[in-house]
Amino acid sequence: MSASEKPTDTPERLAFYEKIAKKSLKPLWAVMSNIITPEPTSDCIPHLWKFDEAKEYLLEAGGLITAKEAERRVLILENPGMPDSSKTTTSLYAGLQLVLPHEVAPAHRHSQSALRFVLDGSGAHTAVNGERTTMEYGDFVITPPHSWHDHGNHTDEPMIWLDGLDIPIVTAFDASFVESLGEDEQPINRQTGDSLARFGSNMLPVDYQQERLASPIFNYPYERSRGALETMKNQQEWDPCHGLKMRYVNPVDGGYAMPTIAPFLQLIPKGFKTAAYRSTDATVYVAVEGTGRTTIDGKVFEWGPKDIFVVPSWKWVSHEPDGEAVLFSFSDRVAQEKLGLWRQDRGNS
Ligand code: 1HN
Repeated sequence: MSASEKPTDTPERLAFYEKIAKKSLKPLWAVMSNIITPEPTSDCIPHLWKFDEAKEYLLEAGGLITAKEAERRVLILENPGMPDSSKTTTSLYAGLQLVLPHEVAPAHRHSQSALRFVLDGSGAHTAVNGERTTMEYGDFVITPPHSWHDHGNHTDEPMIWLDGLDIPIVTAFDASFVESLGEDEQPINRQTGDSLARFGSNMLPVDYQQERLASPIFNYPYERSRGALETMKNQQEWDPCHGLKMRYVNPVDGGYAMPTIAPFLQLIPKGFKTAAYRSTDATVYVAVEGTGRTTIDGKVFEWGPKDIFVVPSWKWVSHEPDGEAVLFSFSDRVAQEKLGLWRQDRGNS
């Protein structure tokens, strides 16, 4: 008998299982092959959401409920393999959030970490820990655990971004706390750009002591990240599985920008097809620039700018853009690495 096989259910055994069930006892050998598997098995399935279609529904939601009443007007990108779970992957949640002109999403804080990746509109703001940042296309913004945050849109166009949260991770640990500030907006006591200047200029305040795991930078502007990729691409050094892939870091310790979610930005050059790759961190991707297709577990998904797709744990993935493309992605890789769980398989590369 191997670990993946289940012993036969004889009538005597079944009677025994039923008897001890009344005492909240259960035979491991009857379930062992379901709870430890030779490879990851997941209810999470590959899926793609077309941004234009989701945007229409989001705007329709805008006519049904205000950001204030909803607290956060978000359509969850719920994985079709996990209905009613509010999950996008087994460990992560993703959604599309709409803030209409002159609306606010009121200040609150919670244990869950959040990231935003800005997809539509320009110039709305989010405030985190006393500082406001304006949001532009492709900006990557973080809300560390238990940080006060509120969003506002003083522009004349709707603003839409992708939210990524570690909700299922926090739920797995039963460690969820949430609190309202009781005000729409938190007091602002730092000028816009302060945290980026202070921590994102290849310098740190002298004697700075790390206070928390999340990065003290909370907006990583697309202009800067994309500019870096633009310079590096001239070197023509491509990873066969990724093209040119960078991770967003916490400048204080060089670790990932967030304690539970690992964010990435990658450029895949024209004419390049990434080699088949798999890893244990199920990943949410959004196409930032370009069009192309991604094959996940043998199934092809065509994408254009702002489309979002999900790659489950341990499924083979390969990207093939039509021209040059830029992809943003996030996964639980940082959490898995801390726990000694993360694995990758680069195939033949
Ligand atoms: C949240 O606080 C935000 O602050 C977005 O924008 C999505 C989903 C679940 C719980 C809290 C936000 C959220 C959320």
